[in-house]
Amino acid sequence: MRHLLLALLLVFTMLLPGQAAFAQNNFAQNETKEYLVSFDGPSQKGLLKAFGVEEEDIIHEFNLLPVVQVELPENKARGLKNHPHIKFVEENAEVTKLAQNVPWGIPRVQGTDAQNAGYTGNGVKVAILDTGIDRSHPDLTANVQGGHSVFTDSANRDPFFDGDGHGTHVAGTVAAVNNDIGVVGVASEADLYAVKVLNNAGSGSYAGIAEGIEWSINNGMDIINMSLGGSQSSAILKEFSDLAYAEGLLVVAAAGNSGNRGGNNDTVGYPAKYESVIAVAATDQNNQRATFSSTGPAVEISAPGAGILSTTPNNNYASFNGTSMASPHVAGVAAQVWQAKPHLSNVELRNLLNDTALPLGGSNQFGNGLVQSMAAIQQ
Ligand SMILES: [Ca+2]
Ligand SMILES: [Ca+2]
Repeated sequence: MRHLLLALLLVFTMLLPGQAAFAQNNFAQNETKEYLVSFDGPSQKGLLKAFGVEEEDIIHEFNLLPVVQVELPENKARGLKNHPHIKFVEENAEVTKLAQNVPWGIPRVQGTDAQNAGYTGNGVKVAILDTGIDRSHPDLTANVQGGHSVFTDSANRDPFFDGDGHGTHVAGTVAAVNNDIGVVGVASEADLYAVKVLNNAGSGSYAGIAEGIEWSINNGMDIINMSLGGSQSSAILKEFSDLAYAEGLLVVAAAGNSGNRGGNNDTVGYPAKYESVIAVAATDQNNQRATFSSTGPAVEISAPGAGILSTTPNNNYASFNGTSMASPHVAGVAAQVWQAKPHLSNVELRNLLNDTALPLGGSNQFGNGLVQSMAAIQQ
């Protein structure tokens, strides 16, 4: 009797942990998940039924392939997998949308905050005087509303063909679409206009740029972005830049990439150097001047211009460096602020951007500092 009791106790103590483990295991096995079951041959609901799959467990039956989507406990899914008439059984995994990258420069100029507050540059027209814009790019196509080429030869007369990539990159920083792919621009709903004044090799003439400015005035543009320039002044370029500004357009241009390490020379190019044009210097992720960024008294404002990710032709993306990348950040911010304060004149808008910029250092290097969208909107 004593022996029997001891034996029973032993059995209990040995069984208890085992029972617990079994219970856990059983629980996991009874937990159902969604599976995709593919038959080797035609669909056989009878076969599923043999595995305990009821009609109500079948979520979907495909037409073109012998595949059914079913809800199953894990152990039954494992059993099905080994059946000779089953090709595969896989768990219906969750598919997440492809993420959109926010290039570092967009929040740095408070573009993201302004977007979240509803200021996307909607209704503001921005002319991109550059190598053209590949408007078939899925991250740009919704915003490209028109354009013009100053060239007549077959290779360069289409403003929506960008054989260089520069203009498509600049356009993306101003207004790449806020969606699930690629990148986002500062003014993600601004209207972009491809004004091709530089050919597929990236070069043009002062006469061509003047023609692009004239087209922008005649076609009701609000902002002109010129991520271009030369070291020589041009009377015609100055006249047309001044005219655009007098006609109420905001004219933004790259300061130039002729800076030195010390940042102590006077190298701002034209048209940025003209009084009527905002000269934009380039900064890096540490809010330091990019060493290539031109310096001098004409530098007016700064924006990100080092390691800038944006759109390039043929549905591509790339990171570029240059004051060419800084200028469109300012054009994008200007579009956001103008949407928020449509009563402002171009002169008032310019003053507001300068007054609310974040000071970063010497004015010959940074001008008034880093352009700040929300600061300007809230002022
Ligand atoms: Ca996008
Ligand atoms: Ca200037």
